[in-house]
Amino acid sequence: MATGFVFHELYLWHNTQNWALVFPPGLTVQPGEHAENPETKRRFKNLVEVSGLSDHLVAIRPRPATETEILRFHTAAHLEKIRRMSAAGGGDASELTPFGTGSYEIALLAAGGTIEAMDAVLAGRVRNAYALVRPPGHHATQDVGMGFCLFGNVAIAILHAQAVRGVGRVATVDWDVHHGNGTQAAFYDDPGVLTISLHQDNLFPARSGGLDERGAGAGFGYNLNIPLPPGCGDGAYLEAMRRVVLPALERYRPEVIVVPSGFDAGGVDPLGRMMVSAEGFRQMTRLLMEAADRLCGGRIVMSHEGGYSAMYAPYCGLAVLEELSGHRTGVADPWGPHIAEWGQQALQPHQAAAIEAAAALLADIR
Ligand code: 3YP
Ligand code: ZN
Repeated sequence: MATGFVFHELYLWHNTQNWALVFPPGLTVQPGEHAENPETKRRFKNLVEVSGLSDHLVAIRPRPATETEILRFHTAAHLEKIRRMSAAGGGDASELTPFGTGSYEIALLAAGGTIEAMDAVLAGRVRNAYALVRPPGHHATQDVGMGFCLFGNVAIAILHAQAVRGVGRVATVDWDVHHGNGTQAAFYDDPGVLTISLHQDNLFPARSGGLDERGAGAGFGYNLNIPLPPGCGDGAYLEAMRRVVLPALERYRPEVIVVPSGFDAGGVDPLGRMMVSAEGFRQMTRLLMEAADRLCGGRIVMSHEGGYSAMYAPYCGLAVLEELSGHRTGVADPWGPHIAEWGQQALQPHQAAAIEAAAALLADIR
């Protein structure tokens, strides 16, 4: 069965201003290009077309999320604030989250695009789906936009699936190099959603994403962080998948798996210090697909998050989409042979120890 692909040109018109990578310009910070600019996503979309893969995908048309849908996660004050600021020319949503005119409407379209990907998978129109959206969502909490995120796209799509489509258990596997704190917060006391985040230890947000954040009340055990030391390559990531993520999914038995998908763990990303290759992302996708085949009819929904190497993120994305759709384009990853040769690409002892520490928490998932 087919793979759905959500995209809209307006996603590329979300304006993150002339910030210097992640900092606001000033008299001692030269204005430049914001890290979360349209280029990585534009080039991903372009590679999907030039490679011919788009001919093998089912285009899913995004629509704006409704107020009701946004308010399942966010406060009315947050929604109003983003609406008002966007109409007035933009600003900073709170912490390092610049946006411009129209970003409110585009953020609604990003949340709505993720909802449409979810609906297409749940209705069986496609087996799995990838929503290539901007702005991203996994850092946004109920009352704050942060870390380039305005609305929690994945959290909103899951709440929609549960409220409107009768879905029960959902699992998220966030492989963005930063901690998925917003998705974690959305379901922290809820055993109905297992939230898993693999990320570089204490990178962003500060002091967030530790092993000790395990969920609260009835949700205890159903939030699983896998903080990894900088320098992890395919070996460590695949070990974390096999040793922690897959057993967690087997124990939890979700009805659908949702992936906040960032490519900033890629080997040449400016905002992460990991060494994952496109082949690594391909194999992580394969492992998730095998788990989804066993557990939930293959249902996987991915929604795009970070990834700031304009040159490399597209190859990581193409590998994921090739695997999801079962169609190989034959396009070679220019970095692949190089990253494969880098030192410590295979699992290192200190990485294995970090992974074992997370594996020790599996017993509380039932
Ligand atoms: C937010 C400010 C500094 C690092 C940046 C991370 C954004 C991201 O890619 N989150 O997944
Ligand atoms: Zn990130």
